[in-house]
Amino acid sequence: MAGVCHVRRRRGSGKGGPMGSEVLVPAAGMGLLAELIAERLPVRRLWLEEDPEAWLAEHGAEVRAVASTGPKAAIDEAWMRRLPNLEIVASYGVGYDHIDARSAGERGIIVTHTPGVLDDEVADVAMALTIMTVRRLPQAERYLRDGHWVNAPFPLTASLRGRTMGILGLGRIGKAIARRAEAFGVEIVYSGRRRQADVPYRYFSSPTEMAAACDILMVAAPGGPETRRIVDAGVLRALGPDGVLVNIARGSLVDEPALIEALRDGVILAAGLDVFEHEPAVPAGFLALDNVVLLPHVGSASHKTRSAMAQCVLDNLVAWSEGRSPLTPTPETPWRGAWRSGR
Ligand code: 8YV
Repeated sequence: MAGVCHVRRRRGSGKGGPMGSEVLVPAAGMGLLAELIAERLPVRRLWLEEDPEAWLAEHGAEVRAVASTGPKAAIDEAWMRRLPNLEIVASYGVGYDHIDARSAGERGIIVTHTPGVLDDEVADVAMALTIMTVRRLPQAERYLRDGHWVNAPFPLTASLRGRTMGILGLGRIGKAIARRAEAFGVEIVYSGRRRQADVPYRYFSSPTEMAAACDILMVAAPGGPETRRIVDAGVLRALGPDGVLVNIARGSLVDEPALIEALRDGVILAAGLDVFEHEPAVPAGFLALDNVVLLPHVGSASHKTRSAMAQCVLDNLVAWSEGRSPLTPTPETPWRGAWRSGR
């Protein structure tokens, strides 16, 4: 798997400010991230402190590095204000809409993420979810398990044949999805902030116009205020009664109540969702419907890919602890040649 994060194995100096190179991990989060970091750097597991709030109030000024475990633990401006000497937030994931990166940039804090190492894994799930949704494979499996096959064959379904996929957000993951969909004989069009000179696919500046021109709307754009509810009732209407929506990006990009209504009323045919606005809570409206396939945000959730992501977090933190440049800073927090403490 080609990655943007490159592993460099050098021992950290462990020196630095009042807390040396201690890394604060705020929430238990995903798997073994804290354990992996602890192999190279001292780790403070905030959730294990008797009173995390009191610990932050007493020690906030000593914290210079945070490992963010993902979307459930928001790092907003108020949080950063409590850590006045913070230098790096190393986030475990490519999407970082749970972090106010613009404020971080203004404060001289570097936010890093994990681009590149999960593209293929997420694209695999995007394609699988597309086929599951169009061909109703989860429903077919339930049909067999429930013993209905002995009475009648499973009803015929829609098809991928002759379909066009409109990719909303043609970044690294969007492109990995496009490559796969092309191999399945699906035509690709895309929409995003700007037309890309080096791609062969037709571009739409308006998501609604793209929805009208495609059958499968694949949501692969970043979350955040700019894309919030970009897939609204109008886009769903444009997608139409044979249309299928697939979302592997962030729940916040879709107007969920409008989607539930559209699925219920046949405004679109079906949806496949790996992400939800308030996950892990899933709206009851989705659970009640038969034309939606629901996954618990598993796009990148394989041992191999999550390890690569955790390694990328660690590599960024080790670079920080050695006074080197971060490997994968976000565009909002570019490296300016030195850490805040001047190392
Ligand atoms: C992460 C994701 O694994 O990378 C992302 O943006 O959505 C997931 O694949 C999850 O956010 C955990 O941090």
